[in-house]
Amino acid sequence: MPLLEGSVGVEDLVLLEPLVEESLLKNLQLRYENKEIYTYIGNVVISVNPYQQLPIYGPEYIAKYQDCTFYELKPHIYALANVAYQSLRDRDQDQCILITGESGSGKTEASKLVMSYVAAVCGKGEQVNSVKEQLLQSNPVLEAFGNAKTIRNNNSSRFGKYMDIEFDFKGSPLGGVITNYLLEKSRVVKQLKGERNFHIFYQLLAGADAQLLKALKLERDTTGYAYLNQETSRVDGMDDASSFSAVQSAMAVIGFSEEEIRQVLEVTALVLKLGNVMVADEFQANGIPASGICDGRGVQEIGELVGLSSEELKRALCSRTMETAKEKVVTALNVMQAQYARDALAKNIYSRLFNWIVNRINENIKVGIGEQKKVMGVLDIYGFEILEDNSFEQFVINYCNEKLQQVFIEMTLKEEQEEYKREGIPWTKVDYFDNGIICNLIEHNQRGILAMLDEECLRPGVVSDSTFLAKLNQLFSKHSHYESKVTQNAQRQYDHTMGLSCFRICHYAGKVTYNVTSFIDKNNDLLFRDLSQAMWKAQHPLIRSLFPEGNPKQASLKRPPTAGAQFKSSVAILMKNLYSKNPNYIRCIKPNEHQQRGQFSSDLVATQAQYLGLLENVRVRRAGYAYRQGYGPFLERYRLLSRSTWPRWNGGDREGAEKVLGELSISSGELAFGKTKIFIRSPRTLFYLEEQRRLRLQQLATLIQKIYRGWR
Ligand code: AD9
Ligand code: MG
Repeated sequence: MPLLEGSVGVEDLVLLEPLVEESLLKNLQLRYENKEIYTYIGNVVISVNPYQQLPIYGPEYIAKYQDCTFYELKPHIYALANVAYQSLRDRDQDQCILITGESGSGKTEASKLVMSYVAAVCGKGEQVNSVKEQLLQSNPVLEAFGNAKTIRNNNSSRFGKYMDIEFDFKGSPLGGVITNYLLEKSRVVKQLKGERNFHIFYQLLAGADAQLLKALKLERDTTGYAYLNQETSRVDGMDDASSFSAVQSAMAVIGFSEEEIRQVLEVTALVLKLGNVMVADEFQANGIPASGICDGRGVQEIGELVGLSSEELKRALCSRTMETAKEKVVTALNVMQAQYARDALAKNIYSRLFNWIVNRINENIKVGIGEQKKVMGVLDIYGFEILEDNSFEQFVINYCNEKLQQVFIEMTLKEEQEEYKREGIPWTKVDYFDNGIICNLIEHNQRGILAMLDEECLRPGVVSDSTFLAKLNQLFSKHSHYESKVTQNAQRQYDHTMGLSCFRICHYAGKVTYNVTSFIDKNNDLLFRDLSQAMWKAQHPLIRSLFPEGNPKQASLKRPPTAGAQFKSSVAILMKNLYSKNPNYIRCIKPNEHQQRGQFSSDLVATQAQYLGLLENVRVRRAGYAYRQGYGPFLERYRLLSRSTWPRWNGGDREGAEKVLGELSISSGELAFGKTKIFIRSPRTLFYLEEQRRLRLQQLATLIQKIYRGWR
């Protein structure tokens, strides 16, 4: 029984003594220093990023975990994946695996471990293997287009991902569906110092052969591209050229045709080349300055790449058409506006390309309608973010985390308490913070911050980030989780860290100050119609299909939903999906800021433990019982352990269960008899029951063999 091994700390934090933050951190540190990166809180796995390859993965380990119950071996993601998969296959329970943690904590690696475990244990055969390959190969493709080097993580996912893996009644994979959230498209045109653009740009330039580069009208040298940060084009330990061929073959395995791959690369090249389109002052005939394109060759090459007249493109980049019911007015853009239009176009093309790739993968891995299926969802989504400067992106990311915390609270903590209540079992009350009030502050349909933002975006007249902020200040002046300079001053609090253009939200994980600059613009997310119409006129089938609204016949005057509204509704769908499944949690922790093995910064881990609500989680777990089951299934499984209930039992389920447990002399403190379920306090009692059952089954098998031989 390894749960209590002293030298490497306890394997389940439920067994921690005393239960305070300090001992929790010490325990994680002790384990980390002993290369024990996984620790349980009941059935939750905490994973501390080792930043080194540990010899605890692969077929041998998968085989070990496959044959064991949850607490039998050391804590591992494989154990969690095993329980989830078995419950799905044998008990028909849809599962979801929620992986959270901050950037660089190991979420994506954890999700890949879950997927590779499930792929290894879930059925065999040519057809099944080909589905598995397609599912697994979606990772390198999405990482190439959706991941980038950031200061925190050399392979940071710049989008959120939820993947449903679907299985047949035997537990063999049929296919899946991927949903992506909020790609960080601003990265396409600008990156922070020390960061890179999305991997695919570097992979393409490093890995394409001379012929392909020529066809795409690209040069190998990254320094020639304005959209690529000049000083960070290489990442230690990353081979862009070989990744490029891996991405191409992954796309082929998934089912992209050669033609489709070529078109995807052409669009990628187009984005790079767009960054080099120089906009400068030109003078119109009347002497008024306006923007013009000085790099005629670049525009011409883009035109050739996607079959578009360069005149058309120039016009779309440098002017804007306003349409009223009666007339069309064309205005020339100034240089700043034209640069803005160019960058907006590049960001739009790239994010639409990314969505198209996800859809294309989904088309290939989708399961036919009407097929009976069991589902395992895997969520790998950005954790809570507090940066120095927090903008719209952090606001929506933190909103999503607030919602995930709500799922966690509702499904784990509340459910736990409510079940005890329902079952009539005494409960030691554990206080916890219900973050519904913060979710409401952000998402309330009429009076939430997102609704206010939409209202401001759609309101006629002069609107700006500051009119939006003024509105928030007025509406939430008394809200306990909202602060701004105005509300602080009204309460005579003088906080010099709060800027005039900021508001602050007291999230469950801590206070975050958001700067409203660009909120309106980012939420509007509008592309001038001249640009979408120009793109739709391209001969290139993929580019054309990315801009359906550019078709003048289809162009509707109806405004597309705002970025905030879209995000809110996709989060709502995600929540509904998660609530319909049995949750399994992997909480990832980053041990240091330097991506270094062996370093454990207690302060950094303490903050994350707080964001993740770990102490709260342990307290609830400890107040209660580790295992519970309805009397019926319990009796069915263990009735062979008692002479009273085996081979026949005519009484009720509960009395039967009492008989079994009574005969095994299990101490009464270990058990509680609820109205419909039996509760078992420690995992060890459960192991004991399982062991007794195994021995009894052996005995019975020998007996049956004897009888059978006697007959012959
Ligand atoms: V982000 O929010 O997408 O920026 P993640 O996804 O949380 O972040 P990721 O899984 O990408 O982090 O892990 C970061 C790096 O840590 C990986 O590239 C690996 O180098 C390293 N890592 C993470 N988990 C493991 C592991 N179990 N074993 C070895 C690991 N290395
Ligand atoms: Mg990631």
